[in-house]
Amino acid sequence: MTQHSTRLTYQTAGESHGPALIATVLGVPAGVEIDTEIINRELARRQGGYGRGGRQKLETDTVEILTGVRLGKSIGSPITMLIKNRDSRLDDLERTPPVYRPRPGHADLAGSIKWLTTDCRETLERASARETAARVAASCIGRLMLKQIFDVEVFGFVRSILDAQTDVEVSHEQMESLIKARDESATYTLDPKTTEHQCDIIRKTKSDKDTVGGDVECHVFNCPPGIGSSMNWYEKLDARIGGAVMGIQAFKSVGIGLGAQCSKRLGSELHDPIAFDPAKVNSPSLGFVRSSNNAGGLEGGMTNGQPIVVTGTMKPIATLLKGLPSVDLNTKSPQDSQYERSDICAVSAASVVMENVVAFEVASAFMDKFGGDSVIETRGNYDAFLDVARTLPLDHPTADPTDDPSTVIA
Ligand code: EPS
Repeated sequence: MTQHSTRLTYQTAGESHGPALIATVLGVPAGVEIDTEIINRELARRQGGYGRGGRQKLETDTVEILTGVRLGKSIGSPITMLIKNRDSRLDDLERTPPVYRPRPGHADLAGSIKWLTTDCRETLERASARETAARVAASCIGRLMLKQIFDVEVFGFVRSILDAQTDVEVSHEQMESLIKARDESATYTLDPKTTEHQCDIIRKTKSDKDTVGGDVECHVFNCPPGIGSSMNWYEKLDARIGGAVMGIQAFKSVGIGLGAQCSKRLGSELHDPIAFDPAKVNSPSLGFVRSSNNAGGLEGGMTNGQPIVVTGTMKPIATLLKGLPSVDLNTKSPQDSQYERSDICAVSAASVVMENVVAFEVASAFMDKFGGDSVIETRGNYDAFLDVARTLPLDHPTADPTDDPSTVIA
């Protein structure tokens, strides 16, 4: 029999200029409120950000739920969502012509050879970041589950565009004011001065007919220790988050906590000292506190009770108005790469995608551990785990074998 997963997963389908994008989410328990306003808000945020191209003026992404939801709540069956493309013209060869001059940095060249054609159109339509609209819709369901079942919250923003970087620090206590600051920023960063600097960079990049990238960051608050697993590499939550983030179009690196900077410190300077604060025993950390969070909340592929911190780097978009050196795939003669309407900077949009896909991976790991068929059952499993974890150490008659001569091992 073909192997199928019962885990929380999703699949997207759809081309950039086809009739629609579709997302199907599997493994959602019954009873999750599927708030389309929240999904549509995330879709609108993904369309925004300073530096986007003309396409976003044509589209108003909203989700239509086709299956899996009754009276606003999930019923345990697959949830299918549809986002219509207003700019649908895939079979119109005049408006959607073949692309023979691949863009360096894009999927064009490798894809056209892989699928044995010289028309990059057939690769680029699916490689396009338009697909991330479906991914945000799908993964936002994981985000809803995190909040409704486990009271876990997620916050993403733009740390830098080129060299314009915000130094604002992020904490759960400040989350409300941070969301406000980010939502007031044209680039989804955290302070007005950096926003202005980033907008200046994007304006200059546009007048130079160039493109620009940046760094995005995502924090996940309120996870208890023990989500994910160190037993198998593919169960490690950092591996799962890393894969999801690297799967976002144009991402070239992902980090957890200090990420690549870990190698610049000694062990004694890097690892986050463990302490116990009995006043915090009823929080998801179960009272285990740290004076730093260089590990980004993950040790051994599992949450450790500290916030999960993920960073991602988006390269500049490969479609440049001024073109880049390339070749014509039919004649093999040198030609500049083909221009298609595109964005100058989509780092703000990418921060929304990252925030949601990270949330989905965390939700999926929570469901691996506590998953039931309904919200009520899953929450019960979670509460039962926390109750037992708080009572550690459990009674054990041979807890210390050296106390009992009969258990001495020869
Ligand atoms: C993209 C090219 C542009 C972007 C697109 C990603 O598409 P178009 O050629 O239709 O203007 O606008 O992003 C989106 C459509 C979106 O919704 O994010 C690309 O080549 O990746």
